Amino acid sequence: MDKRMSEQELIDAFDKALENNDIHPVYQPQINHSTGRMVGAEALMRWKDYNNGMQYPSDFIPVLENNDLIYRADLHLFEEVCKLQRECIDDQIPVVPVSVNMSRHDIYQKDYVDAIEGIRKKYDVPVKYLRVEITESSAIGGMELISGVLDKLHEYGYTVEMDDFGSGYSSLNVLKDLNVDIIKLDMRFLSGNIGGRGGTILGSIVQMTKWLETPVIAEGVETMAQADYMKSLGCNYIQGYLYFKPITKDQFIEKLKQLEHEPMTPPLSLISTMNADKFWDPSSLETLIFSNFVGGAAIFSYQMGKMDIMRVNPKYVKELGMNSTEKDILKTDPLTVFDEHNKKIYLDTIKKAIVSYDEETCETWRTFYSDCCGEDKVCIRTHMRVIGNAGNQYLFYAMINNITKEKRQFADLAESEKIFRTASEHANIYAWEYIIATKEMRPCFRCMRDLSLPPVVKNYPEPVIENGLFPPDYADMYRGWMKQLEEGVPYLEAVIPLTVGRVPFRVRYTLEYDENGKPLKAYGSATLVVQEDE
Ligand code: G
Ligand code: G
Ligand code: MN
Repeated sequence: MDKRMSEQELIDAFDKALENNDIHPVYQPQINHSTGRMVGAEALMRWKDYNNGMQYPSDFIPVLENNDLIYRADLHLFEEVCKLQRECIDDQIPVVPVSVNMSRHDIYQKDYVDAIEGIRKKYDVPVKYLRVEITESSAIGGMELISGVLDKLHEYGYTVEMDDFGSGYSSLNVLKDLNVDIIKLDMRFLSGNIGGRGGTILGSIVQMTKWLETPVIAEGVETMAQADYMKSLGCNYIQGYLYFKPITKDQFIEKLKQLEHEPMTPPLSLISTMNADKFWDPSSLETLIFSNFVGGAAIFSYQMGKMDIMRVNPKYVKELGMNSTEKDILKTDPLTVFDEHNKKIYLDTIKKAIVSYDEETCETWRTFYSDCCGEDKVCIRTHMRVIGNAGNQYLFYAMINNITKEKRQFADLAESEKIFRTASEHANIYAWEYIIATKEMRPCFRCMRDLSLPPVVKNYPEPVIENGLFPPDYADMYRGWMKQLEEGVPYLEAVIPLTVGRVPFRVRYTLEYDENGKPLKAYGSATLVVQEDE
């Protein structure tokens, strides 16, 4: 059973606790809610006393702060984090940046920054793998002091996070004056009220961080609804029980190995012509247009092979058909509806659009499953373009058309064409069309294959007379046929020796007319004349 230690007991036990590593870090991973990848972790202090069991930071940290011990504890924790990073680097385990907390009391210690920098150098950990968290309460001691510390951290290359943002009333002023790199927003300050006032505050904070182009980590996220809500505000980075409670060093190393990682990027900055703020505001004109005046449209983000649909309009849902709702669409990983072949087409188009910054188009088949209808396939034509980016994260605008019907008809046509091909092969027949108005001839596949004809022969029949398919002594007779067809003769038939080999073929023409009775095109065919004595 854990027993809470008194202030004096803590003070007495402190030196030994540091020495024995009873005071040690646990780690809480930070996850990109859209991709499921790890973007970092926070080291949190724990104190496990041999006799009294686990002591909690909310109890012992104030004691350490009031007795000038926190500085040593914080440096100890920083050193443990450096050791971990060194170990992982040596063992070739991929690492993520780890944040350590800096007490506001550390600010009064002039050498705090130099002290951690000394430790970092001792373990030779690249500075990009370490982050320092300061709290807005650090400003209590005066802005000059904290500004000086911040500048020095930046000078050494540290990433600095503003912890517990939103906990105090001076937040906005502090943020304006302190040039931090990442903001940590604590969901707990909103006491679960994301629908009402809390949501409005969150929305405006996230909005503001977009102007500042500062990434935001939502902390204390416990439910999927909270995470999804933050995502809808454009804030994807989550630290909280929903994904992970703080875990031990060994568990953390396991997670480093198991999970994919990605770097944190600033919030998306939209291309200047679009107004980012209004775009997220459900009552804005931009939203009205998006929802009502364009066809099926979606906004999605793309980063390193992962795609995340952020918004779809009602017409998008309708165009997709499939009985899906907007919620279903936002919930499913959009790439899972593709087979490998179609996925490649889609991803290649995304990559093309990233390079060209222009509209790119593709057609892909997607498979959907629903309770009512089982499995169903649709073919979608997508026009997409990049509308914003931040680092390697891109924001896309996509318009879709459901072209399943056209595609199915085309497939049916291809099917009957196949039947026709097989039949013509069996009957040993060559067939073609002659378009009266343009004097174009379109040969069947056998003509193309056996006689090396192109798909369209212009100025027919001159080219086939020229190449000897129709022998010179039949040329004028054949030209005469074309004339007769133009004049409306419905049917022609003769045996003509074809090719230089003068093989006898029965050549026939049947004329087709338009609705006014004018000659439109003629269907020609040639069948081998089988000799009786064969
Ligand atoms: O770790 P939770 O798990 O309970 O932390 C409670 C409080 O203690 C938080 O406000 C957190 O910022 C603070 N805290 C946790 N770890 C450290 C640390 O290593 N140093 C300092 N100064 N504060 C810490
Ligand atoms: O330094 P900071 O105050 O941000 O420390 C984070 C604190 O939040 C730690 O006490 C940590 O254990 C706690 N914490 C982390 N995730 C959650 C969560 O999802 N819910 C709650 N209630 N606390 C959390
Ligand atoms: Mn913290």
